[in-house]
Amino acid sequence: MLTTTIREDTQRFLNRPARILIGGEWVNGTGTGRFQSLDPATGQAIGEIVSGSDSDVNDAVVAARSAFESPAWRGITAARRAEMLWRLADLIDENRAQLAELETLDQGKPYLSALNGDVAGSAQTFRYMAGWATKLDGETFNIGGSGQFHAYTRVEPIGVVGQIIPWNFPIGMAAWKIAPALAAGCAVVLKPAELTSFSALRLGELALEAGIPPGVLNIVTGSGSVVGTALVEHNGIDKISFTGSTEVGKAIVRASAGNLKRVGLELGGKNASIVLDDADMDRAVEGILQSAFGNSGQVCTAPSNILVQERIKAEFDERLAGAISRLSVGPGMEPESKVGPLVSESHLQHVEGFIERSRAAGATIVTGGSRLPSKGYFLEPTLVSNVDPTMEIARSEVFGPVITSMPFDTIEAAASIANDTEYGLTAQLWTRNVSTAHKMAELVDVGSVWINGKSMDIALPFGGFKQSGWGQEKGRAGIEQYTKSKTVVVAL
Ligand code: TAP
Repeated sequence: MLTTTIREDTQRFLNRPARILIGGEWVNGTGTGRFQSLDPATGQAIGEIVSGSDSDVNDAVVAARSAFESPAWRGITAARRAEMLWRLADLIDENRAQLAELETLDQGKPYLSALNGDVAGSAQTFRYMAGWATKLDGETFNIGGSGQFHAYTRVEPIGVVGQIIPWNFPIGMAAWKIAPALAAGCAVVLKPAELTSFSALRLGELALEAGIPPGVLNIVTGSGSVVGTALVEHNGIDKISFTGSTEVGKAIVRASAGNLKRVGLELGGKNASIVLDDADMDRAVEGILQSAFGNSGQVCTAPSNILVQERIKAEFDERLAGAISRLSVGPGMEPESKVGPLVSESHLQHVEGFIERSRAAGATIVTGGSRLPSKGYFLEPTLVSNVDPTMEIARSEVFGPVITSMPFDTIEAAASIANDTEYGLTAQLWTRNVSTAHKMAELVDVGSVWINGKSMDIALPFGGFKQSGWGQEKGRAGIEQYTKSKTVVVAL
């Protein structure tokens, strides 16, 4: 049952001395640095986190290398790896209430959304990727004349992987990264976001309980500038998998050049939701509400430019504004809250800046636009109209509960507005016309297109075009990014 009282086991976990996970041991780290993690609903400290150092990262990489090469990991069958991941999924389910509370208290999102979305989805991610572990087969090749060659490819784990994740889906992103890497047989050093490290640390405990050998999963908390940079620059890392902003993604590409480690990037987005004049308006309003304001809009796939065909624009805006103004904003631990706080005071100010500058540039705030007077980092869900596609608010990733509404006449014009950004992550389309839907799906230059509804199922490959990233996560593509293919030729 949902309650604002925190579970005892959650409180105990938060009260523990801060530790990081290296080589299967919970250690202090070599530095003395600690910082307080805050509850964004109150601004109060909820627990202490280690500020990791360069030498912690080095220790973790050495532990990961040793685990990667150990018989306890390299020597076991793929089926055994799958069993461990499946067990971890079961443990996530068994501890789901605690994990969801950690997520809500640390990140702010509504408890039920953390429970049924992030935590349940993480268990599902481990089960799905466990299934791929036993299916990473190479190919044979028919070369030369009869009896001359036997040629084949071997699919091997890429090695030691550094994984850096953002604060918007702390446990979900950790699962997206860790599950495919371990399923492929890699060893991992994970750096959670400084603002939201608790659920990843709890996941580390559960991984050990699931029997994943010491050193296969290491977790070093701390800042991007210290821990993240040390990981990216480390020559003992074979691949970096990063989810975060495009700006940091570019810095990572530069910093990882030392040993030419491979780099996978899931970056920002400026996503359009295109509503055609034959759309089911109720469905479109509901879909936009969920995808734009879920997790307070702090979602890389959140639609933030709503493009509405001219004939229905006035009516659609009115319906959308009405629905937005009815969303209840409040602490994630309170059952009636649909939209929680933003993750931090500085992020709230960052998002408010976009609203203020759009107002100054002549846009109209149709609904919302202000922070709540209560403590915590709450912002009213906001709809901005009278927006021109050249305005900052229509071009930059806001990463908050703020959307614009803009008119278009033809589908080509809508696609052109949607594509006129440095990003290429997702687009949504709302129409009853199947031909228009497929035509639009081709016209928008993005990695994922959702027509009349959204799904982020773990089976679907996901990645961005243009400056939204390199490579794909989830699906078969998600595990393949942690493998390398070796060609072997035997002259008979
Ligand atoms: P960032 O500021 O880029 O931070 C992401 C992670 O990188 C954090 O762990 C951060 O550490 C670390 N980091 C920062 N500077 C670094 C550096 N120089 N070297 C190595 N690591 C560094 O992003 P954010 O503000 O947390 O998250 C929001 C962004 O993530 C948005 O742009 C959003 O679109 C994107 N995002 C994309 C996706 C996908 S799947 N495409 C999913 C979610 C989010 P600290 O914060 O701890 O210092």
